Amino acid sequence: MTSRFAHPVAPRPGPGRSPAPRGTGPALPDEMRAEVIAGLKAPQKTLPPKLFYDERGAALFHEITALDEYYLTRTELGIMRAHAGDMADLMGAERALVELGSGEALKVRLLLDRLRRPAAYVPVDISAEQLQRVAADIARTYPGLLVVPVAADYTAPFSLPELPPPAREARRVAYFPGSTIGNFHLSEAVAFLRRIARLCGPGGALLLGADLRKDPNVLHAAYNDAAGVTAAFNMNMLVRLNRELGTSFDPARFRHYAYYNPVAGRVEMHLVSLARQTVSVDGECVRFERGESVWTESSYKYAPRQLDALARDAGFDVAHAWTDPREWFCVLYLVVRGGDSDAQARP
Ligand code: AVJ
Repeated sequence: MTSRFAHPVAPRPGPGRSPAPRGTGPALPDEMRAEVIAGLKAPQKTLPPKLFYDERGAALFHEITALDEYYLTRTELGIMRAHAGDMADLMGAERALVELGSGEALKVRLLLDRLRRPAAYVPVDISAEQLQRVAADIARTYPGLLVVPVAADYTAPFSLPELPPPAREARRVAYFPGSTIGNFHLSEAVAFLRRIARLCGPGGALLLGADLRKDPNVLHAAYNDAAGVTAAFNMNMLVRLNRELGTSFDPARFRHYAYYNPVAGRVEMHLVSLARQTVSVDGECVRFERGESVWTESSYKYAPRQLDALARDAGFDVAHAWTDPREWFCVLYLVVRGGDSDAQARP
């Protein structure tokens, strides 16, 4: 069997792609530039979590997944190991599997091992270098599998490249693991899942991983690890912006701060300014008061019934949900409502 491996579809270079500031490395893509600048000028300063994942950030996240305190990856992998066979059965044969935020693509291998005659594997990721590496590795491991990597920011609307037949006609199953859905506020999460339902189309489905509410001290520890890897991961955003946007952040004058807010049901990560200071951003001065934060991430933790409601609001039916013995994490199989999936008899 031959390995069919397409090269990543790079985001189209916009008409006015800016040169790298100070001639070092790549510049921040134009689409992200405007978002970053607007976020830093807002009354509550924010930076989007997708900014974490440059090469160094992807490596730091990999380190996080191995930390004792960071139970998420380990727990979800355990669920996948226990139930990937059932998941593959629900999905059915000859599906095109579209993974949103493929990262290291570890968990998806457990699915690919069980899926019957997959028509294609389409990893979508913002970290282009890692995507290239991972896609090539998957293509090597699964000879005959059509692998079509797409380098894209899936938080913005994007379309899938046309797949060659017979994959073109295949029903699409999206895979969105890792609890990355938790990075969205509720209304954004609904809008995002609606977009995925449209992307998958009639007969399509989504396998979704989400973190569950639990002892806040467990959550606190997961985002405040003793080795300081999460702090370095958070702080790396400033280093990246200095390099790719030419900002003048002094990382020594910011501190990682993460806490669980049980009212909102989310972990918030911030970078808090230790001093009154001015940072140059795109030729303008951005002021920081001492103690002022840049909000870099929310990680929402869900109650099971909230996940059901979220899925239904977005136009899915919950076909099945799996959890671990401690009920810390949940993987749901959602089918597009009104789609005449052969796994779901129409009434
Ligand atoms: C990759 C979004 C699931 O929210 O737990 C890890 C990222 N942030 N430590 C998460 C993260 C801080 C992670 N997600």
